[in-house]
Amino acid sequence: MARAILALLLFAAACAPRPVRADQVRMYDDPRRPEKEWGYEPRAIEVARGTTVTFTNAGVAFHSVTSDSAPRAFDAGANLGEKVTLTLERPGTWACHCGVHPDMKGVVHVRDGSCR
Ligand SMILES: [Cu+2]
Repeated sequence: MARAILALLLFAAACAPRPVRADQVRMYDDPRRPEKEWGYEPRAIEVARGTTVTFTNAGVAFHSVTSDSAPRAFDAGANLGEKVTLTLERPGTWACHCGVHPDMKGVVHVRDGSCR
C-alpha cells in the first residue's frame, strides 16, 4: 500500500506543471558604469505559460521591456520605481531588450507545463 502511494506521488510529481523559476525581474542601471553593464536580473527566466512576470525598474533611468521579434509581441516601459507586467500565453523563447539601452538584454522562456 505504501509503495503504491509512493509510486502515485512520484508520478504526480513527474507530471506536475513545470515550476515557475522566477516571476520577478529587476531592471537595473548605474550611471557611473557603462550601459553594457546595465541589465535585467535575472537575465533569463523560465515560466509556465500564463504566468504574469513583473519587471521592476530599480534603476534611475527609464527602461523598457521590448520584444526582439518583429512585430513586437510586447513593448512597455517604466520609470524609476515603476513596474511593468508581462503575461505570455504562447510557449517559446522570447528575447527582449531595453528600447532605450539596447545593451540591456533578457530572455523569457515560456513552457507549456505539460509532461515531457
Ligand atoms: Cu534601459
